[in-house]
Amino acid sequence: MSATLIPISGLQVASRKDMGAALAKGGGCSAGSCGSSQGPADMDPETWAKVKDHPCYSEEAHHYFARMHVAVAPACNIQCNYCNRKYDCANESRPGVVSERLTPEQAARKVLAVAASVPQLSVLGIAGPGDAAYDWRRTRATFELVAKDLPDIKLCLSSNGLALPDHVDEIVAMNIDHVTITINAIDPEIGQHIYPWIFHDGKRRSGIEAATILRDRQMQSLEMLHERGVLVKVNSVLIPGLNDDHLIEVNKAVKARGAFLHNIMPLISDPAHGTHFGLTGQRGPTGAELKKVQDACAGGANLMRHCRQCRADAVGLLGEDRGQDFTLDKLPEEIGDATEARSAYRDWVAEERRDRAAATAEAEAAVAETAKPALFAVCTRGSGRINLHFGKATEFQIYEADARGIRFVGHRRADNYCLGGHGDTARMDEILRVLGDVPYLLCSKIGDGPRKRLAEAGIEAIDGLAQDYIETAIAAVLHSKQTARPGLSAERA
Ligand code: CLF
Ligand code: SF4
Repeated sequence: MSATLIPISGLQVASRKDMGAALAKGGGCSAGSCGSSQGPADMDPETWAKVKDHPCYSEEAHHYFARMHVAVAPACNIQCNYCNRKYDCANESRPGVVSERLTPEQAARKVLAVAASVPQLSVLGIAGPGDAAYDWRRTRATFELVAKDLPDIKLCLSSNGLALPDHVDEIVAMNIDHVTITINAIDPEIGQHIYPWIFHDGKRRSGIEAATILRDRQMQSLEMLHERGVLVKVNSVLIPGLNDDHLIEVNKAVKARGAFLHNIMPLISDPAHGTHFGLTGQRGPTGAELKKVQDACAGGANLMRHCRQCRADAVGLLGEDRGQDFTLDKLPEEIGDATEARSAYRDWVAEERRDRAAATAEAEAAVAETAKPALFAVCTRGSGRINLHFGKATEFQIYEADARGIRFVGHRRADNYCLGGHGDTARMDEILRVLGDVPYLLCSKIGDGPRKRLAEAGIEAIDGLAQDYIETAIAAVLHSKQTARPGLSAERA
């Protein structure tokens, strides 16, 4: 039997080894373990089957699988004070760039084109601008067209929850296993300062009445979907001074109603976006404020920490956005069928997962004696490996290692240092700022100039462990420090 050729990053690869090499050349982001990092041993087989290929619902899956969004449902039934729909729906995506609005037919064609060239694609999401459940006719038409041609692609939608209870039967019938509801408050006293109005039962409502109806419909949606076996993720936008302490109550309330994950996202507030919060000076939280609220929710609903607040027309692994490669004008006339390639890719991931799990267990055993927690900034394109040049990194995965193990604790964004072959001083200053508390940086390659700048700031750059699993590399660095073995920067330990 001839091997299936799998197109990745413009290459055709035939083996597991080739696949790993191709992924090292092109791909997305990484991480290691947060609230949703559970594996098959931590959940029933049915739930694991639903999350194992979903990059948002499983932190572990986001090393391997890609999602794409299509902006097909522009109408919305509420107003959020952090939203200007010109800049996408801030409930699930990063505002700032207007998405290409598509008809269901255009969207289905685009999904086919992406699926034909991105074998990592496993999920189609509808996440604004607008509300997928309110603009249901377009959402349903899009999902029906895609499900007919691509039954292996999971369907995912995001909503403010107001119209969701009306569509639960159809959601279940259409095998939509993943629904996100944005819930920013369960106390209408707080909610009224986030939502100036809602449109419900043919009438525009405001104040406490609006916030109460919205809260009740959100809770009802969550309960109904959970009861029917749909995995519900709850998004909450953290708005300092408004709902920061309150989100702990929200976390408890959604856990009690069966939420699978809770994603606490920072408010992005920019006057240039023309939102109420942006124009009135409501600021977003600092990283420390976000972490404080997340930490205070420990023990409640599982937290998602690997969200990238992607765009409403994002394409690719989380942390990368290839949306601009797949605009309507760039879609090919003829779109092939790559079902076999996606299937071969998933087989490869299954093998990789086993291999990585064994490597991680070994690495964690090796750091069991580590006395002091150590932070690592990792440059990676995905697959859980050190496989990205320092100069190309636009985000750093932050890992913490101590006697309890090696775990992902977040990501930090910074513009890539290298610009057309030259390092950018201002960008380096920003990188040094965001990595101020991190003593080690792991990357596949780094030049002498940036290595020196990092060293002067107390950050040791290590590029001798390229292609290793992140956990294996971290264990090697700690081991070399404990045994005082120099040379990791230049060659393998
Ligand atoms: Fe999209 Fe959202 Fe589905 Fe994921 S995104 S509709 S659940 S497929 Fe994911 Fe993007 Fe964060 Fe959303 S990283 S913004 S959580
Ligand atoms: Fe904007 Fe989304 Fe809120 Fe509607 S639900 S107002 S599109 S953030």
